[in-house]
Amino acid sequence: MSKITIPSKAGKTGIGAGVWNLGPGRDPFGGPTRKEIPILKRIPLLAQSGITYVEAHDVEIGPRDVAKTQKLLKQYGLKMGMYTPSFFAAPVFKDGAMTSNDSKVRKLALKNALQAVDVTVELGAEVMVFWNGREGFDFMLAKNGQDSIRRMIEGFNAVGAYALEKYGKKAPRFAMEPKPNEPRANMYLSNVGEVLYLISRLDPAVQPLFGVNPETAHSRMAGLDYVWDVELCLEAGKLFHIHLNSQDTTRYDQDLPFGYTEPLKDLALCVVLQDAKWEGILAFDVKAPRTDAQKDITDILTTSAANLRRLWAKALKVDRKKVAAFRTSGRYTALAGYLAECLY
Ligand code: GCO
Ligand code: MN
Repeated sequence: MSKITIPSKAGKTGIGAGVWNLGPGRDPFGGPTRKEIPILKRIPLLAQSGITYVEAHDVEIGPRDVAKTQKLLKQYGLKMGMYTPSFFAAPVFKDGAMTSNDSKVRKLALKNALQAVDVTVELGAEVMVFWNGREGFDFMLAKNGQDSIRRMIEGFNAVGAYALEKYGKKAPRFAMEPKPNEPRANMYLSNVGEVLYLISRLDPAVQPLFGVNPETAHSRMAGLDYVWDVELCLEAGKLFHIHLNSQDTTRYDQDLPFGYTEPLKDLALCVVLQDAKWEGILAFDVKAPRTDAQKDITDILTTSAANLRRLWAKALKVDRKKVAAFRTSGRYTALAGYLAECLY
């Protein structure tokens, strides 16, 4: 399949997806239902699904895999869209990374983060994501919350200073990805507002390097509206990346195909991104479900991409003058009807 592109989009028109999207179908209640595809073998599968920008964690593609990965990316006409240190997989990070109570763990987190900065640059990704993973707590008073935020400020300041010193203008940009819970009962950086607050507390010299990677399902899990979350990032000039998927209400993290559960809201999201002339990558953070067979493992990507293209095209046709008129006259129910007419 050739690359899927998003018509009339500003900046990057190809789609992004993570190698982890094509996992073996593990969940907390049962082992894999599919054969585990070695990480680098997932790269051709992403290409076959029409993806342009690859995303990976350091535990999936490490410093030793850089040369092999570069070769594969070239061979399949792909680019690295995003790279991210895993602050959650290794047992050592069981109680967090930058916010662990153990200073040795915090040091290791910083070391991994700095190494990830180098790999991000080597692989040519412009964005490195920090997902809050196991930063947070399950038991009250297990951590001192004030210390935790100070530790994150210190940690991110150190990452920013390293990137600036080593790469100057070529330093990657860092996008923090909020999530309210799972795997922790309570996660630090649980929502966009918290991330923006943290950024406001960083050293002014590194602040411009830090932004947000909002994920539609994570906002949903927090019971929040993801269109507003994205608007907030845009107004702050901090939408550095985006993870698209869908989610049934506030239950466990589902990583369902984009455009599935709330197509009307996804249409509105496309309108907002179009009006903002957002230039970054539209990336999926979805998960091939446990029930999908090996041969159908990329259905999650092709379904998400088809939905995104359809919704984007419909959003282009939404008459902005009509929207403005509905706003002026306060006819919000009629606006809802108009949007539905654009969709269905
Ligand atoms: C989740 C997160 C992760 C992150 C990924 C990249 O499982 O809740 O969405 O998939 O996006 O670790 O940082
Ligand atoms: Mn994500």
